[in-house]
Order: sequence, then C-alpha cells, then structure tokens
Amino acid sequence: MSIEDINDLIKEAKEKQKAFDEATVKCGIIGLSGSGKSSLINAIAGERIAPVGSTEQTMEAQSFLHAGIEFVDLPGCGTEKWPQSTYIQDLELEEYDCFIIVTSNRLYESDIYLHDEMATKRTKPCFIVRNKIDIAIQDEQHDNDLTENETILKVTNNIIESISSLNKGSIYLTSARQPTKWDFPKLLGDISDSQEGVKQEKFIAGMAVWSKEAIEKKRKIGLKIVSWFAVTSAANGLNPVPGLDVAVDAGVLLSMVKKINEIFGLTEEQLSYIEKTTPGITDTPEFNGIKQGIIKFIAKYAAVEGILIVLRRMGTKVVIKNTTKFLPFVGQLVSAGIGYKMTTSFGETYLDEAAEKSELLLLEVLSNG
Ligand SMILES: Nc1nc2c(ncn2[C@@H]2O[C@H](COP(=O)(O)OP(=O)(O)OP(=O)(O)O)[C@@H](O)[C@H]2O)c(=O)[nH]1
Ligand SMILES: [Mg+2]
Repeated sequence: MSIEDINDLIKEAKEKQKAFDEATVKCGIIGLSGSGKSSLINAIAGERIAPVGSTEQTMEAQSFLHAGIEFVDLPGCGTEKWPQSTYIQDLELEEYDCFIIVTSNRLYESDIYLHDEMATKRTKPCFIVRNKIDIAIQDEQHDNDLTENETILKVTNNIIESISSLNKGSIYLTSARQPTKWDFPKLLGDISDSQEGVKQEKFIAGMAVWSKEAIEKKRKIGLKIVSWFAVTSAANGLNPVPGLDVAVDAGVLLSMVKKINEIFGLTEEQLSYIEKTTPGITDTPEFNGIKQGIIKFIAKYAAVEGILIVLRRMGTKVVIKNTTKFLPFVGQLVSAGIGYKMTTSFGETYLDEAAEKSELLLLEVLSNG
C-alpha cells in the first residue's frame, strides 16, 4: 500500500463519516389530537422530546429532533388554514423521507387522502399506526368478552376496510406506553428498512432499543462507525500515548465512545425515559443494578484516563501483532497503522460491551412489561 492509497482511504472514511453526521431522516406524523402522536415520537426516540397530553392546540407543524431523526408533528389536513388541495405543497411533504399516520380508532378521510397521495402515487414510505391498542384490548374484553387476538383481528379489519391497497401486514397496532409490545418493534424495523444508505444508518442509530433485532442492527452501524474512527485515528493520531510506544488519538476515541453510547441508548435521557414509562421498574433491584452498571460504564470511558487504562492493557498485544505487518514502512506509517489497529480493537471491544449493557437493560424492560 502506498501513501496515496492510504490518503484515499482516509479521504473516503472522512467523507462517509461526514455524510453520516450530516444526514437527517425527516419523518412526518399525521393524526388527530389525542391519538398519541407525541407519545409515539418519544417512544421511537426513547426520550421525552415532545410534550405529551398538552391541551394547547397548534395549527403549525412542530419539529422535534433526536439524533438525526427529525419528527414533524403535522397540523390537521383539510382545515381552513391547511386546505386539503394545497396541503402537500404548503407543508412541502415531498421533502419527507417517511410518514406515520396515527389513529386511536379509525382512519379518517384526510388520512386516506394523504395515504393515497404519498404512498400510492408518490411511493413514499407511509406507515399506518393504530395506536392505543392496549386500551382497545381492555375495552373489548370488558364490553364484549373478546380475547386479545379477537380484538387484534377486529381492529385490523376495521382499518383495512378503509383503504383497498392495505393488508394485515401494513397496519401497525401499537401502544406508545408499551413500546416493546405488539407491532411497535416491527414498526421501527420496517421504517428503517424503508430508508436507504446513510438515512437508513441514521434511523437505526437514532431509534430506541425495544428489541434484540434493533441491537443487532445497531451493532452493524457501530462497526462502520468504529472503522471510520479508526482511519481518522490513524490519520491524526500521531501523539504518543504515555507509557505506550504507539500513537493513538485519545480524543478520537472519546468521541467514538460517546457516539456508541448514544446509539445503544446508554445515556441519562434514555435511562430516565425507561424509568418514567415502565411502571414499577425502579422498584426492582435488578433494574437498579443494571442502571448503576451502565452509569459506571459511561463514567469509566468518559475521560481520557479511563480510555488510556484500557489501551495500555490492550497495548502490548496489539503492537507486537502489527509491527511485523507494517515493517516495510517507517515512522508515521507504522504509527498510523498501529493507531488504526488500536482504535479498531478498542472500538470493537467497546461496542460489544455497550451492546451487552443495552441488552441487559432491554431484558429488564421486557420482564417488567
Ligand atoms: N393507554 C395508552 N395511552 C396513550 C397511548 N398513546 C398515548 N396515550 C395517552 O394519550 C394522551 C394523548 O397523547 P399525546 O401523545 O399527547 O397525543 P397527541 O396526538 O400528541 O395529541 P396532541 O398533541 O393534542 O395533538 C396522553 O395522556 C398519553 O399518555 C397508548 O398507546 N396507550
Ligand atoms: Mg402532541
């Protein structure tokens, strides 16, 4: 490999990282007041970003940003301010990457109109969500002695009837209060599948962890991110680490760690969202143990010192393995090569640990659901 080849690699990794950092997935939310739009936004993000149960009605689109996903709570379609005939142009719906149509009972004429315009005519990803399924199940059991499965069938058929192109698989029955249950995890999986390239990566990275599939998808994005950081680290990492005869940029590792934590929901915001939305979870010693473990884990790697301890521990092995490989190169290149390998080893180890912590937390939420 020549210096030119290496420079090309560095350029490519930097461009990919930049594209990822700058990408936004724009997600429009359509639905009546009280259907649970804000609650769904929060559950997708795993963080309280939209006010819930607010009585204040707005006639404007409201935007909420979370880790590169922009949720836009759209105003009702077919009002005096937003007539149906110009709604799509006025609100620039062509610019959106996907739509979620939310209802807590049936579909309305404007929902059917927008589904037809956006999904059928323009082939935009459009997801129909029948929210508050938990309430429907309770009510149907109380009123008509229906089982959960019977209610699910009834509710699904009710929605399918409104739009001829719909089938069972295109309706998502959810409870924004229990995002590990019913079709909520599938909704997140299908939204990510509907996106392409960097937008797909961004959605997967930004969505909350409500299933094991989500963790697997996140791990793949995590590996890519580690590889970009490894190249960056090789490119600028020529400051020797004290006590180690290799060069690696600890600042790069700190940003990498922060990014991985965010992807796996290992943040105070997400922990507090889980505490607020999973009834009784804070009373269980298991949850508190996991929470403390996560807080310690985050703290340990939040400073250069913590990262250095781990690097020194990994150090010798990595150096020996790589010096031979890079022997034909001198000075900078040897150092860059080792910086690359160090960042990769550290990053992949960190990724495994983060995914494991995230899974422990998920299992705890599932067992309290
Ligand atoms: N049981 C249950 N309650 C829900 C669900 N989704 C939302 N809620 C509750 O329904 C109420 C309204 O939810 P919001 O998320 O504020 O609804 P919204 O569509 O954003 O309403 P506006 O902001 O007024 O348009 C709140 O009390 C939520 O907690 C659900 O799936 N199940
Ligand atoms: Mg709202």
